[in-house]
Amino acid sequence: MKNDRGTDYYLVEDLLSDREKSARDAVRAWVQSRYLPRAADCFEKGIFPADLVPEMAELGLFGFKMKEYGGRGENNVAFGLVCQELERGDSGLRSFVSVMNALVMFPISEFGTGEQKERWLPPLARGEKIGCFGLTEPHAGSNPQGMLTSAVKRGSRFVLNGRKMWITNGSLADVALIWAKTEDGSIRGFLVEKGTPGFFARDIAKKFSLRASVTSALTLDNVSIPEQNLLPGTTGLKSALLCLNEARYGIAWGAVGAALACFETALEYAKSRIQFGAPIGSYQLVQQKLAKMITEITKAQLLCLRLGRLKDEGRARHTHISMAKMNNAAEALKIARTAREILGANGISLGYPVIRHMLNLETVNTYEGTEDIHTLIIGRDITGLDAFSRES
Ligand code: TGC
Ligand code: FAD
Repeated sequence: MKNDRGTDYYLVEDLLSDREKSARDAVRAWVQSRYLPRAADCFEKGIFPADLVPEMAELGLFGFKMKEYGGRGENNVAFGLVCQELERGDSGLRSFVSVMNALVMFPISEFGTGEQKERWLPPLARGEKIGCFGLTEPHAGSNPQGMLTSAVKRGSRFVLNGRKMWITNGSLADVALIWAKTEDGSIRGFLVEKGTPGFFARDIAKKFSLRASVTSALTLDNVSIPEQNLLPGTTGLKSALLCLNEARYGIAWGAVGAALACFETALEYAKSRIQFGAPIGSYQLVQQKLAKMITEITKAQLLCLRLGRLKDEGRARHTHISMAKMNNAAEALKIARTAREILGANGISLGYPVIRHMLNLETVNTYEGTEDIHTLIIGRDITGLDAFSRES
């Protein structure tokens, strides 16, 4: 029996519900018709297509898993499939949706007061407001515990000082979730509104990755906010890490989407590009590359699906999520590099999606915990020995 299911080599489709498939298919069709025709242009010009935000809201992409406040109430597998389809378009598109769902709406819903939820979640779900998540600082990336941003209580207000770096949606955001250290040294989350005196966002230029996404540096210079802007349920770095779990989960699926786009392009190219009188896909070295690519895609799909089902059952541990994020981002990057090779000189042209995905995946392999950091998280889990602590 021959493979008649294309990139669905292990018939994973059979393991999905109709509802999951329909959520995926709607986003796939939207990405194909509305985003792909502009993808190369947005990347080349370094533009996030903000005009598409209302359409994404219409698709229910913001608050996708949230049952209240205008969310769609879908499960984790459906969310993963949607991330896959968005990133099949571009990592920047998936990043926008990751930040809105996992890093802004999730923390407000998980750690916020009723008033904060009422105020922010419905307009975020409608795409009328945009958010960002400020954890990383110029001197604290992999080790956010080392952050310098401070929040000092002054009467009924907090005064924030510090800098945040590499913040997706930074200058677009109406509300920034800023993680800062209070006087007792604990890390808490604060909602800072655009336009608050002393709060500035400057976009980071000269990026060669995630060009269709806004990435900013934030400055907080004596930013005074009411105490009601503290997310009261945030109790330490762990609260921020819980948000990262949500985002890392979506990234694991998204990476599969980028890998699929690269593989499908390389496969078509290998079948039609003639060199030495035959399609390059007929040569054993090229077949080896393609066989390795589809094998890694299949493994990544299975990892995601099992993780999604565990998450829906409430049995996923954060180390499970680390494994999927680490593996899928790293393998997608390798797949993109191999696809670029197969396309020869055409591989460096934005006329094909491969170089765009390859450059984006450099970021995907870095943000939300680098490959090294996730390796060490898994290492600590299986050995019980902490490689992060200098004392261990
Ligand atoms: P550590 O001692 O490990 O942890 C403190 C407490 O938190 C617990 N914990 C977690 N809980 C839930 N989920 C997780 N993922 C958790 N990881 C750890 C841990 O058990 C402990 O709990 P307790 O009860 O014992 O207190 O803390 P550490 O300071 O040693 O740091 C650990 C480390 C290195 C794993 C962590 O700092 C880390 O993950 N670093 C990577 C930083 C990172 O991923 N930054 C992402 C920034 S946001 C971003 O990139 C957005 S990109 C968005 C986009 O555009 O898509
Ligand atoms: P560093 O932590 O300085 O690491 C440098 C190198 O050292 C890496 O290779 C790392 O793996 C290695 N390393 C570090 N520690 C160890 C160790 N203990 N053992 C072995 N190796 C180690 N952050 C946000 O808060 N919000 C956002 O919205 C956001 N969006 C982003 C968008 C883009 C386009 C990019 C590029 C980044 C974004 N980030 C965001 C930041 C991102 O999360 C960080 O870049 C990432 O966590 C790594 O931090 P760093 O760049 O400071 O690298």
